[in-house]
Amino acid sequence: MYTKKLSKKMNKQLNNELYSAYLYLSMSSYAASIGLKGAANWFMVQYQEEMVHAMKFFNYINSRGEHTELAAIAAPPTEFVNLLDMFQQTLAHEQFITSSIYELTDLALAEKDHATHIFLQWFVTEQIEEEENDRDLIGKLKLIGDNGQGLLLLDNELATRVFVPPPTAAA
Ligand code: OFO
Repeated sequence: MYTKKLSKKMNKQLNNELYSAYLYLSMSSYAASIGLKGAANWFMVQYQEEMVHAMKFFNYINSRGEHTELAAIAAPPTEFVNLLDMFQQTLAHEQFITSSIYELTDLALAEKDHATHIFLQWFVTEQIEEEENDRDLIGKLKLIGDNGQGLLLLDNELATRVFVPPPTAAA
């Protein structure tokens, strides 16, 4: 059953996803400001994906007969040491998101809300990819170290990432 307790936690996750979007928007701006246009693109695509995640929660809450409780979105950091720092912070944040999705999944099961449990499975799978991408990029950046040419090559790779919109606004 979709209880008030579960809905409150779903609202919190909606806020978490909006914060994720805000965090990556900030990183995109910072990357552009230090000349890394490819990284700026990568984080902009990440921002767009997070908005899709947020809207999935937004639409789901309404589909269960509740309404959203939109809360203030915390301000993200605006200064970073370098690209490695940005991806290390990204991985740490995604690990936090994974644990919050797991907590929600545990609660959905405890409340015997199978529909919400199924809804959350998409996020459980998505988080594997989110963390894996960050770990791969951290590994590459550690190999690159202070090599400027390597950084520019990686930046070119990050420039190729494209946002693929979901088939429907609710997806
Ligand atoms: Fe929504 O997956 Fe990242 O935060």
